[in-house]
Amino acid sequence: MAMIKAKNPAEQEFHQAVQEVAESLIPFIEENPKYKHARILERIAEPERVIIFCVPWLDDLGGVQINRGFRIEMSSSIGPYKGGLRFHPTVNLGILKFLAFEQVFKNSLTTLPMGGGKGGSDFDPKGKSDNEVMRFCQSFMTELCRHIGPDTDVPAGDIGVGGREIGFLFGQYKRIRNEFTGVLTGKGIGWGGSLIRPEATGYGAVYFAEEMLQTKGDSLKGKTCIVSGSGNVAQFTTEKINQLGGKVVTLSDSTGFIHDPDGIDDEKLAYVIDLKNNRRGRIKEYADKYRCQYHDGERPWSIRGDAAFPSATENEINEEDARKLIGNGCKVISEGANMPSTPEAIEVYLKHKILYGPGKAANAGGVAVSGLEMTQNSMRLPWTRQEVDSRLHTIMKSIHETCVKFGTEKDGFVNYVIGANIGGFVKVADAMLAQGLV
Ligand code: NDP
Ligand code: 2IT
Repeated sequence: MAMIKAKNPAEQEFHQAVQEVAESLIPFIEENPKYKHARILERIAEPERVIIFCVPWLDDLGGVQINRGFRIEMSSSIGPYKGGLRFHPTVNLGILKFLAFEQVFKNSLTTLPMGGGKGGSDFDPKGKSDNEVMRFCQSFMTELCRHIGPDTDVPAGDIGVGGREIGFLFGQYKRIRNEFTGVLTGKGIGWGGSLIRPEATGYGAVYFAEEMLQTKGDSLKGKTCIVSGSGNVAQFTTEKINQLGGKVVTLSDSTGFIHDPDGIDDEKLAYVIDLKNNRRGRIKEYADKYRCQYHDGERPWSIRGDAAFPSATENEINEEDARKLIGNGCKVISEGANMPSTPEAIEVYLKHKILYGPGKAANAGGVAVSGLEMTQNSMRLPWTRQEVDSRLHTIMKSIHETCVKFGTEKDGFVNYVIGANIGGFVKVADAMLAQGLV
């Protein structure tokens, strides 16, 4: 860790992600010296390539705007680099390196042949017109297109990058390269996208929670659920919880959270989806419409619930929040977001031995269906909704099994943190050993 900190100064989130994985892996690596001698963990923590570029674009008033673009190509040991693009003002090198590092283990867990990467920009889509977003995406792709390709590096969405942005990015790639290929995932259904990709992260996080609960003979039916965020992951987490007979009572955005004790049913969810994806408004409007409480500037972790699905952003649950959740009876946490719990919060979960599914396992459904989109693009043959959903379900079960295999402790408690970290590591590490020092 001293080396990581010295080489990557001021990249706190990256240090945090590496530290967690190192704590899980070091005992395992000590038992398997081949990984130690080849310095596999140190090599996984050093990106294979980092690309940083200028993104100039014109706003609607004709003013020159300048953003910074990034692509972190972390590991290509088991497949082309794969991972999302994030457009958010907080984006910086350290955040994208943490996300790319997590992605390597997550993608390995999916069972599909995908390496790890992540990218994005400090561009803020909030308050921008569709035309401004299009001009930004075109400029971003004009540079990025020379570094990516369907067999090289395949980006997708993340915070601030949804169907609209993927469309503009794909259009520009196609125009410059004169090829129609699976270079991005999360595309529209009529032009190479996979059914279920929009739903996949949220559905997957709920399937993972069901798998964890099943180990205790329990299920989500009748459970009160706390969900944070109100974007892609939160929306489809809510939809799947409703389908399985649970009740979602909270949603949030960066300005606050709403608490609807009656539950966010499908009709209310349709309102949220329109509010967030089309009108691009604030979650507070939900409270005005459905006459429930809105808590300005707060996160939903003080609300009583049986299950929690953090689905907004990193480090959104701290130690105090974790204590509140558990004090209120929360028994299962399935992370739709990447690294939403601080290390101190994770310590609280593990001490209380609750069912805790870390992001790299619980939210892998999104990238898994991205992998299935790549497969369909290569075959030039789309699968049905049912086919993709059933493959997603199988993959989430397999990730759960891997966690149980590598994370079961002497007393029978499943430490999903250790399980996911070791389970994700082994395939990448063995590929690196086989491929030599490349
Ligand atoms: P969206 O942009 O669709 O939604 C993000 C949501 O989180 C919004 O409600 C947003 O509120 C809120 N949010 C973002 N940043 C902050 C912040 N700093 N503080 C509080 N709230 C915040 O993104 P996604 O739903 O796609 O992503 C959510 C999480 O899931 C991220 O951690 C992402 O990395 C992870 N993830 C996403 C996958 C995917 O397939 N999309 C796959 C796996 C993980 P506001 O509107 O106010 O900004
Ligand atoms: O964090 C993630 O796994 C994603 N944002 C999805 C990546 C992808 O390539 O679908």
